[in-house]
Amino acid sequence: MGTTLLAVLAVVLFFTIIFLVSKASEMASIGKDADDEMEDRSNLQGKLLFAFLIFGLLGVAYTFWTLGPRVLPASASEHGDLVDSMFNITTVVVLIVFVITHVVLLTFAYLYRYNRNRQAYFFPHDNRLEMIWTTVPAIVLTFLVFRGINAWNDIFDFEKLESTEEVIRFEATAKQFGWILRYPGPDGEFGERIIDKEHISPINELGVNWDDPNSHDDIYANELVFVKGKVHLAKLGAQDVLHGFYLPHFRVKMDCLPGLPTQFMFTPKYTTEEYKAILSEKKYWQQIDPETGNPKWQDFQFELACTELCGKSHFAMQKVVRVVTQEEYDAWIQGSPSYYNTVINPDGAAETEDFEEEGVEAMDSTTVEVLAVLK
Ligand SMILES: [Cu+2]
Repeated sequence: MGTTLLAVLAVVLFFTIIFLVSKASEMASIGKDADDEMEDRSNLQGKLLFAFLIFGLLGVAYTFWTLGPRVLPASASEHGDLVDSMFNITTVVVLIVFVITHVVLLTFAYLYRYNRNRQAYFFPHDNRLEMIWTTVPAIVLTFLVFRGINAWNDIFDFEKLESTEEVIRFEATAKQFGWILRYPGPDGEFGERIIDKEHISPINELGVNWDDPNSHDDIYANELVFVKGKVHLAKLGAQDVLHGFYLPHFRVKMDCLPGLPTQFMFTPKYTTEEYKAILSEKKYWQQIDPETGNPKWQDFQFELACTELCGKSHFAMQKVVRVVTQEEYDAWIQGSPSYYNTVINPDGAAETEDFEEEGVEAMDSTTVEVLAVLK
C-alpha cells in the first residue's frame, strides 16, 4: 500500500514538473519573436527526447539484469532446446532492431531540432532505402518462419511413435477447475470411453465403459509422473470450456478443447532430482526462500498449469509433475490402486488382485463369450 502511494505521488510529481517547465518556458518566451520561441521549444523537446532515450535504454538494461535470472531455467525436455533457441534468436533480432530504431529516432529528434540558420533538407523518397528496409526484414522474417515451421513439423511428427517401442501414454482432461489425469495401468491400454448420457455420471466423469476389461486397471492419478528418456504422449481434452495444458519446464503447451481431442509428444531429459542439481548451481536458485528457510532449488517441483483464462478458479488448476527413473515409475504404477477397484467395484478388489497376470485373460474370454452370444 505504502509503495503504491509513493509510486502515484512520483508520477504526479513528474507530470507537475513537466507542466511547470513548459509553463516557465512559455513565460520566458513572452516578448521574444516567433523564431526565438520556436528555437527554445525545439531545444527543450530535443533534450527531453534524448534524455528519454538514455533513461529508456538504461531501463531496458536494468530489466535484463534483474529479471533475466527469473526466466524459465534450462529446458527439461528434448524438443525444448529447439523452442528455446528460436525464442533466443527472436529476442536477439528484435532487441537489435529495437535499439537501432530508438537510438536513430530519438537522437535525430535532438540533432535536427529547429535552428533558424539551418535549412531542412528535402528528402521525400529514395528507392535504395526502400529496397533495403523491405528486403532485409523480409529475409529475416522468412528465416524465422521457416525455422518455426521446421520445428513444428519435428515436434509434431507423430510417425516417430511407430518406431518407438515404449511410449508412456497418459490422458489429461481439464474441467472447471481441475485435471482428471488417467494412466492406462499395468496393461498399457486405456479403457474405452463412451461419451453419452448413459456412461457419464458423477463417479464416471470420463464416460469410461467398465465392460471393457482394459479399463479395470486404469489409474486416476493426483500428479503427473514421467520417466526420464522415454517418449511421452499426452492425450488432452476438456469437459466444459477451453483450458491449456502447460508444462513450462518441458516447453509443452497445448490447448484442451471440449469435443476435439488434442495431443502432444515429448521426452523428459532429467529426473526431478537431476534438475534440482542443475538449479542448485544457479545464483538465483541459491537464494533463501523466506517462507521455508531453504534455498529455492531445494523445494523445486515441476508443475502442470492451466494457461487459458477459464474462470474464477483458473489459478487453482495446478498439479505437481515428477520425473523419475523407469524402476521408480514401474513401482508407482504397481503401487497405485486402479479407479475401478477403489471406486466402481471396491468389493471385487480383493479377488482381482492378480488381475495383471490371469485377470486380463479371464476377462477377455468373458468378453469373447458375451460377443458370441450377441452375434
Ligand atoms: Cu483451466
